Amino acid sequence: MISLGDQMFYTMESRGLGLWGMLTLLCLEVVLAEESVCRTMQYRVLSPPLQNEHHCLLLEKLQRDFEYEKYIREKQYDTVYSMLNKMSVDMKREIRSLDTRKLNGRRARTRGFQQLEGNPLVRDCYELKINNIYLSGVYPIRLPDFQVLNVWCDMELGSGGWTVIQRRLTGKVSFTRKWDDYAYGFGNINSEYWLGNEHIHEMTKQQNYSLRIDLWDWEDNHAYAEYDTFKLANENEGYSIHVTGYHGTAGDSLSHHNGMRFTTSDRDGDIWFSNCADKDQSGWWFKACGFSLNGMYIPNGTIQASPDGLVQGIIWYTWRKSSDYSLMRVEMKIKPQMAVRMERQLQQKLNFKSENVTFTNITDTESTGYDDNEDKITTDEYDLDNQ
Ligand SMILES: [Ca+2]
Repeated sequence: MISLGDQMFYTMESRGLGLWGMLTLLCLEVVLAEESVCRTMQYRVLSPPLQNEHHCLLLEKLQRDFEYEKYIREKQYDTVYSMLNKMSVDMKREIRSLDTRKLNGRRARTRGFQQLEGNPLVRDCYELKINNIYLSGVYPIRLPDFQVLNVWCDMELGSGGWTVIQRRLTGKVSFTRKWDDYAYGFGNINSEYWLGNEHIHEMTKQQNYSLRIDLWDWEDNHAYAEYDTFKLANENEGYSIHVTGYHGTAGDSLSHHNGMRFTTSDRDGDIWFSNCADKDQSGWWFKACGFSLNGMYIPNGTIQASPDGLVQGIIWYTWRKSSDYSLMRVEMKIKPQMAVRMERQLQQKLNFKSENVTFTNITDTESTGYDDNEDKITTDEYDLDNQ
């Protein structure tokens, strides 16, 4: 006849726990033997007929079965716990790998933003300007995360030195794009493009920037809007826009969107009940739809409203005062805030001095009775400009 200990021994062996498990069981049996239930006070206070060898052995067997079952369950728990830990580590590693592959894929899809060899020193087009480069065109810049990108530098309007982050020229490049395209940029750097929210975020994170928006209508009139501060939050915060301090001639159609998350057809960050980007066929920091510079390109500018009354176009409402007019050309560009402030103060100083020269000229004309000061005024203006 096989004893209880032998039964457990064979059971352990059949469960594949090996020598270590069997030794552990023997130790457990010793411990159980020393703490036999038949030697406890609870057993000894039982009525004498119940205190016999048969009952004692039965109780000891029940005790041993209980302890054995407890031991097995604890081992199973430890095994499952270590397996879950390993699965967790493996899953985290796999997620990191997927993120890396996804990021590389998104970068690879970013056409027109070739990764360049070398290590250009400039962080933006303004640093090119202070290095005496005054010709507008394509130049490489280095982002804070050491990526190198080609960008269009505007060295003419607004004292130059602007890094262009968006251009609409002819409508050949579609701005009906999804989140990843808007995150890492699209288009042709020589014509129409979006630099990418991630790149704009990286740039505006490294230092304070101002934003300038140049607009042209189909009659070739030009207007601009400048914002003293401009910053994009990171992707987790939906690349939300932060602008303050409007200046310009086009009116302020952007502060309305201040603080809003970027919205594309596949990621809704607006407060409208549906998706403004899906409606507008674009991507923008929509609040309740409308007034987007990334909307559909409409030749000749006249927007045909859809039957449901919605409009799609490149709209800057405060300039043309119309929701049915789509602009011909748009550029969005950034420059370090300190540079913009210095240039603005200098311009104000020059304007003030020019006004004083004109006033002096009129006084001189009246006092002498003849107008022979034209050359003198010109000389004074040059002198003042050069001070
Ligand atoms: Ca919505």
